[in-house]
Amino acid sequence: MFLLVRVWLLLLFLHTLTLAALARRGRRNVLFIMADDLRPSLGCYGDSVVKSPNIDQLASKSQVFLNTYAQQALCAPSRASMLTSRRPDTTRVYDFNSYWRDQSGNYTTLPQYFKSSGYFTASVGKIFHPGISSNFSDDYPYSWSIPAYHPPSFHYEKKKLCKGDDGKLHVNLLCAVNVTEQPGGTLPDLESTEEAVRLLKSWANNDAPFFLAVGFHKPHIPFRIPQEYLSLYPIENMTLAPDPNVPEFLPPVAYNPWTDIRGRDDVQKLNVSFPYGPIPKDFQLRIRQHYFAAVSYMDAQVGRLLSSLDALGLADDTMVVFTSDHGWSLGEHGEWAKFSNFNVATQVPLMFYVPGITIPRDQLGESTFPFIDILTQPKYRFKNDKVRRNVVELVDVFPTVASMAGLRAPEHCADVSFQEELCTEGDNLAHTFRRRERGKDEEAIAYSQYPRPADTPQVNSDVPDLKDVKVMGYSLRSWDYRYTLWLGYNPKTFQVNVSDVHAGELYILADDPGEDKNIYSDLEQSVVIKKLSTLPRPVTLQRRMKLQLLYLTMDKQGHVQREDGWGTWIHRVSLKRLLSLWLFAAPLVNSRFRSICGPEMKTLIASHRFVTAQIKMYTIFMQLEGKTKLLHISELLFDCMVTYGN
Ligand SMILES: *[C@@H]1O[C@H](CO)[C@@H](O)[C@H](O)[C@H]1NC(C)=O
Ligand SMILES: *[C@@H]1O[C@H](CO)[C@@H](O)[C@H](O)[C@H]1NC(C)=O
Ligand SMILES: *[C@@H]1O[C@H](CO)[C@@H](O)[C@H](O)[C@H]1NC(C)=O
Ligand SMILES: *[C@@H]1O[C@H](CO)[C@@H](O)[C@H](O)[C@H]1NC(C)=O
Ligand SMILES: *[C@@H]1O[C@H](CO)[C@@H](O)[C@H](O)[C@H]1NC(C)=O
Ligand SMILES: *[C@@H]1O[C@H](CO)[C@@H](O)[C@H](O)[C@H]1NC(C)=O
Ligand SMILES: [Ca+2]
Repeated sequence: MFLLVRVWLLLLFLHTLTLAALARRGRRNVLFIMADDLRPSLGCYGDSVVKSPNIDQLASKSQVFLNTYAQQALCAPSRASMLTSRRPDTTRVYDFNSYWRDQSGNYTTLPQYFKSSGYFTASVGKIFHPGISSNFSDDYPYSWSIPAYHPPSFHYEKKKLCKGDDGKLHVNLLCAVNVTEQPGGTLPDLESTEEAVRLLKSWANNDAPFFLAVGFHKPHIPFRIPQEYLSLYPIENMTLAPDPNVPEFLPPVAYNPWTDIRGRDDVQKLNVSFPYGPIPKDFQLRIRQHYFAAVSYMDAQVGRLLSSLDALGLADDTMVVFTSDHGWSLGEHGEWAKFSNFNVATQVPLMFYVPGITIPRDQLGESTFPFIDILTQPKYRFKNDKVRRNVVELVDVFPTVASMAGLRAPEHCADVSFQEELCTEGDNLAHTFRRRERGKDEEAIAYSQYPRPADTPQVNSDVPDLKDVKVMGYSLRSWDYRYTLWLGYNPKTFQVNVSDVHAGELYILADDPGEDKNIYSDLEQSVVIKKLSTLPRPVTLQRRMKLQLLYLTMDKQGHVQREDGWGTWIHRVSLKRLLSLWLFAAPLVNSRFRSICGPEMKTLIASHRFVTAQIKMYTIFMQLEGKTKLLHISELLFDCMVTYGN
């Protein structure tokens, strides 16, 4: 009997070993697709105008993150940040003129990590920002097994090749072309797709896993795209942005004057005044039409790439990531292009197709990604219950891709990590693939930032050189708010001066999803600033801003979901009333302080779960004092942090 049990246990043990060995060998290939300047104007993100059937089809078989934010709305900084999983303050790449390995630290990149784990890694198109930003080599040979491929026709991207209304050729923003008439009879993204398919074919029967990164150039300007895609967007069907005017309380430092657009021949002819414009309405409609057509053209390339992956039998063991480096304003707040901290500039699409996880194993083997010809079949009914609404960031991509492909995710970085080659400042989102989202996560916050040379729009406001940066706008996006502080910044020491506030923005997204009603100046800031200065150790800027936001909006939170699921409680109190109550309640607080600020609070504070800590405090206080007493819990939180040395 005992022997039988032992044999059985041994067999079980061996079986587990075999499974583990399989799991180790069963690494997934990675197809990492990045678009350039793509905001989530896609069918699968609820956009009813844009036609993106191939990306929607990918999304329907993926886990889709609906609220993902870039760390800086500019190509080079965002790509360096995403691919090293470090924030711009750690890469110290804020413009086009620095390479992180020289500028800040010898950080391991996402493809480099795969390469060092035995993958064959290759880059097609724009993955790293080319030029100085990636040492004129796209970070080869660190990141890639072979030199990066750049489509030869990109050479013509800024040449006089766009037929204007006068029938002559110009360097235009709007540049719908007859592809057969273009030099070489092709366009960059068409060439990149062909090269990527060629590589996939050459690897289809290899044993070594691959990491193929494909960076499309569209919808980045100029809108040099095949003209037939315009027919999907009749001009009479186009509308302006819902908020096409510069808002009243927008601080001038927040505004980006879209200088890259002004430089094009067709825009120059419009004689638009600097910095606020506006661009004539009929031309605004045409910009939107061309941007959407560029998205559809890029979507068709995604379709070609994925249907080839499928045809080669690789869709069953290749995970597919689709994202973008940042968004693009399409006339919102009277702004165009990227270069700002607004949602339209920082939000990006993000989805992960993981065979066997985001679609069940038994659905593999059939045709997973049939090509959808967008010109004849523009609509795809997007259905998916695997969407995630909670806020995530592009720094999360590295650990998540590593983990979902079967590698170990890098460890979290220390607060100061210039010497650490491999670590992440993001979160591994792998756990989100295991169960459905339970509700809103108030602790989840995305941080973006943008440098400025001055408090008012200048010709170099969109892309200031590092040496010219005087102000850094730090922006925090939670479920409910966007909160931005423009702070004094020294580019020689990389020091931010938290006492030097140039401007602030606070938007309540439930009432104001377009971020047009800045209520920052309505709020009393001095108490929270003073409280922050009492903290025994310096807090990182991100945590500082989270605490500040929490404090400022305590009276704005209509209701807060209680963590233990007992339901919701409502408290609506004006901040002023809370403050006066706090002053009166201070002695009472002291007598109760020790029981409220207990060991549980210590743990929550140590893990920066400030919102949860605040709710817990409220709950404990209610139990102690009954429902009639009100208290400014934020004050308590700070006092508690002081007690625990934060
Ligand atoms: C940077 O990292 C790479 C890859 O690990 C290594 O080969 C190289 O020697 C490092 N360079 C420096 C200056 O530490
Ligand atoms: C950048 O490229 C130059 C020229 O090829 C090379 O000498 C230098 O070592 C590279 N920098 C790093 C950090 O590898
Ligand atoms: C594109 O250009 C080619 C060569 O000039 C021409 O034969 C063709 O008709 C053009 N197509 C369209 C749709 O204008
Ligand atoms: C343009 O709008 C009309 C009216 O809403 C609609 O019927 C038509 O399908 C639209 N065209 C395209 C190409 O979306
Ligand atoms: C352009 O604007 C300037 C000043 O606003 C004006 O003097 C000039 O006549 C305008 N030119 C054209 C071609 O509209
Ligand atoms: C930070 O800004 C404050 C307010 O403008 C100023 O008084 C202080 O000197 C600045 N500190 C540094 C280190 O520049
Ligand atoms: Ca970009």
